[in-house]
This record gives sequence, structure tokens and C-alpha cells, in this order.
Amino acid sequence: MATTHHTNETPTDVASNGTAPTSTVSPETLLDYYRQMVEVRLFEEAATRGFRQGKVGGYLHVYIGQEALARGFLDAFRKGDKTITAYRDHAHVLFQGGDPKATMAELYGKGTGLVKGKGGSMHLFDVENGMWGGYGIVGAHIPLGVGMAYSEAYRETGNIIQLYLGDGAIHNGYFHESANLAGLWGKDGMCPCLFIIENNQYGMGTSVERATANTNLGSKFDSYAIPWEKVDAMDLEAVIAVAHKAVDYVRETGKPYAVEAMTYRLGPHGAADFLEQYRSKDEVREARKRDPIGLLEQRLLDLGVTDEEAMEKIRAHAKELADEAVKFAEESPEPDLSELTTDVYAPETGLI
Ligand SMILES: Cc1ncc(C[n+]2csc(CCOP(=O)(O)OP(=O)(O)O)c2C)c(N)n1
Ligand SMILES: [Mg+2]
Repeated sequence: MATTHHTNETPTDVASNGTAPTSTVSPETLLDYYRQMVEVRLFEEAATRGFRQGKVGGYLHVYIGQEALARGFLDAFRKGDKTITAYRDHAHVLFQGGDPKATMAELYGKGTGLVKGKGGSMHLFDVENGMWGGYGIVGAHIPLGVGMAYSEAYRETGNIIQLYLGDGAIHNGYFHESANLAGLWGKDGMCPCLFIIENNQYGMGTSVERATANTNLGSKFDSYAIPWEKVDAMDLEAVIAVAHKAVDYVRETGKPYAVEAMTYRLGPHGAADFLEQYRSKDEVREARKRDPIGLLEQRLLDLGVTDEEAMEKIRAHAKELADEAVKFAEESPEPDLSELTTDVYAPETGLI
């Protein structure tokens, strides 16, 4: 479960001031999230096959092993809130209600794709559902997310930003400059930003231990007077509990908060990362024992809300959905040539 560490004002303080966090989740909701996590898993396995067949262009990074993380935090997502993340972005889009067919078509670079085939796997956007990208430059979305949080506070919308970043991205200058401003703006209640570190133990082939002398990544936020805590992100219910507490705090105070979510990348860094010389097979085999989908299956069985047969049906349906998405992507047309010059400038510029 979660271990906590606080620097200054904390969600616990907020709760004691009367705004109790909500963290309960019904067995039915857990079962629904299980279904969604299986659907995302099979979607990404199908996308990986598409990549290996040379049909998915650009690059492809899957979220396999990390599904409970985004699913858990998004339980606390409210309409109007926004998410922003790096290139490992399929799960966020799908959990936020993105269409699997349009998402797969985007990976295939087709005109029917989520962003008309112009973004590919790393640059998914689904603004209608509150998903603001999808960024390929490590760390570059962090200042954008912090600026978006300031904008929400300035316009007094009551919305917050869920800003996801990797354990590798936290060593980037972008992070430190942005976190500094977030802490500063937060003093005036002007930065409703929830930083979520997706600590999957690796940045490409570099383990956290090889990337920093201070591997307690959440503590980087101490420098900027941003309170934080850690959570076991293989445990969906633990994530949901922390997510609500953190989101409530950020929304109530307009101050930033951070969660170091401990997870593991069960798949390769990217679809072309075959050798994985930076970690042992034993390590991955060991980590698989805590696959968040496996843990959730056991939990659902213990709760008595499902059985093997029902779960098999969920898997079979997820496979159908993934197959349909692939078929749609394969049969979709290439983007029209005229699209080459559209969406280049913002409409406000009057240039196009
Ligand atoms: C500025 C920049 N430097 C280097 C890269 C190459 N690169 C792509 S992913 C990656 C690792 C990032 O790791 P992390 O933030 O932990 O995210 P994860 O892949 O684990 O989700 C690197 C160094 C990049 N895309 N952008
Ligand atoms: Mg990482």
C-alpha cells in the first residue's frame, strides 16, 4: 500500500478541514476496470504485431504492466480536467473514452486516425475527452502541463491537470524549471497540477539507479515545496485511493501535488527494443508475478464478483475489439494529400 511523505500542507490536512477524500470503489467498478485494462492490453499486443509487420509507422511504446496506474488515477478524473503525458500514451487515450478504431488507425498513419494520421503513436490527442497529448520529446510536455494548470486557475474553471511523467524525464531541466514555478504559483493557489511519476524503473536501457544518486524520486519535489507520496501502482485500489486524495487536494487548494507511482514496464522500451541487455529475464519473470491485471484477477475472484469463465469471455471480447480496430485501420484510406498543409498553423494566425 501507499507510504506517505509530506513536506508542508497535505491532503490529510485538507481532509481534517472538512473535505474528506473519497476513495471507495465498488466491486462492479473494479470489474469494469479489469475489462478496460484487458482491452488496452490486447489493443497494444495487436499494435505491436502491426509494428512488426511494418504497418505501424514511426515508433510504438506500449503501457503493458502499467495499466493500473493510468486507470487508477483516471478514476478521479472529472469532465473539464485534462491529462498530458509523454509518448507512452495509448492507455490514457483509451481509458479516457477514446475510440479504439480511430486510435489504431492513428498508429497506422491513416486519415481516419484520431489526429488524421499526423501524430502517430507518440502524439495522440483527444481534446474532447480531455487528453492533451502525447509528446515525443522527453520532458517537453512538463512546462506545458504546468502552464495549462495556471490557465485553469486563472480562468477559475475548477479543473485540474493530471501531468504524467517518466522516471527518466524527471532528471530533465524541463522538470526542474517547471516544478519550481509550480511550487511558486501554488503558493497563491494558482497551480492545480497533479504530477504523476510513472516510475517503471527504466528510461530506455537506463535503470533509475544508473540515472540518479537520489533514487527516491518523489523527494525531488521537496526542493520546490510540493508535497508528495508514493504508491504501489500495481495495486489498482491503492492507486484509486491515492488518486482521489491527491485530486481533491489539488482541486480544493489550487496547489500542486505529486505521486511517485511505482510500476514496472513488462514490455520492451519500444517495439524495436528486442535485446533488452539492460535487465535479466529473471527480473522480468519475477515482475510478471505482480502484473496488475493478474493481481486484479485474483482480487476479483476473492471478492466473488467473477469467475474463470466470465474472465475468459472478457478476454475473448477484448480480442474481438482489437481485431476490429486493426481491420478498420488496415482498410482505412491514407490521409488525403490536401491534408499535408492543413493544421500547420493555429487558425488564429490566419495563415491557413
Ligand atoms: C529530449 C530527449 N532526449 C532523449 C530522448 C530519447 N528517449 C526516448 S524515451 C527515453 C527514456 C525516457 O524514460 P522515462 O521518462 O522513464 O519514460 P518511459 O519510457 O519509461 O515511460 C529517452 C531517453 C528523447 N525522446 N527526448
Ligand atoms: Mg521510465
